[in-house]
Amino acid sequence: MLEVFLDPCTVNSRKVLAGLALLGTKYEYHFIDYFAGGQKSDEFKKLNPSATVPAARDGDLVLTESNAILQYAADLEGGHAAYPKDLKKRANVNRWLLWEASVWFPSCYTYLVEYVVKPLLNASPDKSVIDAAAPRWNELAGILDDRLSKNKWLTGDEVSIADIAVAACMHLHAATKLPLDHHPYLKQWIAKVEQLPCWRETQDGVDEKLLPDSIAARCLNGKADPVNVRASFNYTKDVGEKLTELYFYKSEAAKDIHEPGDAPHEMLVRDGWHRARSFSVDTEGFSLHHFPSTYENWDDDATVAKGFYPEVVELIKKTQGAKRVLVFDHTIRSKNNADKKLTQETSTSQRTPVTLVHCDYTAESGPLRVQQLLGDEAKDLLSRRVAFFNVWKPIRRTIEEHPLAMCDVTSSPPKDFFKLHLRYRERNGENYVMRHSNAHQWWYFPKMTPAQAILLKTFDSETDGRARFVGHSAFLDPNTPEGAPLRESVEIRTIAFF
Ligand SMILES: N[C@@H](CCC(=O)N[C@@H](CS)C(=O)NCC(=O)O)C(=O)O
Repeated sequence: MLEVFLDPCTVNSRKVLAGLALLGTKYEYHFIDYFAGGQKSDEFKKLNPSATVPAARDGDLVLTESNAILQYAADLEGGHAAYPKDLKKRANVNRWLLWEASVWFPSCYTYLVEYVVKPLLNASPDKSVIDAAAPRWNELAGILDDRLSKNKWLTGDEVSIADIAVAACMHLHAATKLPLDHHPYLKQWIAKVEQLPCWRETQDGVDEKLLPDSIAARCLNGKADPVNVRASFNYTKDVGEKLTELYFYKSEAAKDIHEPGDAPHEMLVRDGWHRARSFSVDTEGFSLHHFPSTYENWDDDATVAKGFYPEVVELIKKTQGAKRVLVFDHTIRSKNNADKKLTQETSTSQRTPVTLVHCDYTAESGPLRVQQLLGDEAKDLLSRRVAFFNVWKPIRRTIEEHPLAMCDVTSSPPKDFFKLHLRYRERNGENYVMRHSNAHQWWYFPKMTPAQAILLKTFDSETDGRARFVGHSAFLDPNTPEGAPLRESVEIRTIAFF
C-alpha cells in the first residue's frame, strides 16, 4: 500500500491529501510535524534528502515531489478522469502541474508567509514585500483567469489533479488576502473547488494549525480545555391569566403590569466550541459560522446596510439554501450605548446587550412582520416556507463580557415559551419569553471573535418538528476579567424565503 509522510497543514501535503481523496486512493498515513521540524530529522531525510514534506513510499519506490506523488497515485488507480490516459489531455495536465510547482507556488507562498506564517510567529506582515510581489501574482492569476473563462476546470470539463495542485497554493486565500476580486473566473473556480468533498475534508487540517481563530482550531482547544460556567439567567414568571408586558413609552396603562425577567435562575452554560460545527438551526436552533468581514464602519447605519447587508444575504443563502433573503434591521451593541435602557423610547439601532431570556418572534408575529414589510408580495411568499434568522457577530474585538448564550431547542419544548406583549406608542408587538426549567441546556462560545457569527432561528413557518424558536440571552460571565472592554456586537435580522 502507498504510504505518505506529511503534515496536513502544508500546501504540498494538503495537495497530496486532497488529490488522493479525489482519486479514491487508499494509503497509510505518517504524520511529520512540520512546525517541530520533523522534515529536517535524520530519519525523514533518509526518505527525502531535500528535507521537505510530503514524501511517499510504495514498497521499494520512494517518491518526493507532491505532483509526482499524485501522478503515480492516479496511475495506480488506472484510467482516472482526474489524470487522463489520452496523451494530449495528459500532457495538458502535466503542463499545469509543472507551471504550478515552478511559478504559481512561489508566488502564492509570499502571501502565505506575510499574512499567515508571520502573524503565527508574532511578527507583522511587511506590506512592501506584498507590494513587490503583487504585479507578478496578478500576471499569473490573469493567465489562470483567462483559462478559466473558457473552461469549467483548468484542463477541461472534468476536475483533474492539476486543479487540486493549483488550488492548494491558494488554500487560505481569505487569510492570505489574495486579490481575487480582479480575477472573477479564478474566484468562481476556487469557490467550486471548495465545494468538492476531497477539498472540504482536508481543510480542517490546514485551519487547525494555521488559523488560530478558525472554528477548526477552536474546536480542538474546546475539547482540550472547555470553559463551562454558571451564570444567572432572567427567566419570566408565568402569572397565569395576567399578560406579561413591556412599555417603551410613559403611560398610565403601565401601572401594575407584569414585566418580564422576574425569575432569575442560576444555570450551567456549556462551552460549545468542542462541537461548534454540529449545532444546527433546525435542531438546536442555532449554528456557528466562519464569517469574517472587511466592513468596519459600524457607527453609520446607512453604510452598514449598503456595505454589510449583502454579505449577510450571501451567508444565509449559502448556509440555508434560501431563494431570497431580506435583511430588514440591525442593532449595534457597543460601549457607546452602554447606558441605554432596554425600554428607551426612541427606536434606534444602537443598543445595549439584552439580559432577558427571549426569542424575537412568535408564531403570530413572524407572518405579521412579513406582511408589514412586504405588503402585496406577502401572501404568495407566506404560501411557502419562511424563516427568520438573526445573525449575531462580534465586532472590533474578542467578546470578553456579556457573551450571548443560547437555550438548546432540544431541551426547551414549546410549552416553555409564552408571550411578552411589547407596547410602543404607535403599535404593539410581541415576542416570547421563557419560564424556567431545570432541563434547559445553555450553550455559549467563549471569546468569540469578529471572524465568527452565530445564526439564531427566531421563527420558522415549518411545523414538521424542526426548531422554530430559540431562546437566547446575554449573561454576566463570571470569567470576565476586571476592566475588560465592553462587548461590541452587531445583530442583523433577516427573513429567508424558500
Ligand atoms: N516541490 C516540492 C515542495 C515541497 C515543499 O516545499 N514543502 C514545504 C512545505 S509546503 C516544506 O516542507 N518546506 C520545508 C521547510 O520549510 O523546512 C513538492 O511539491 O513536494
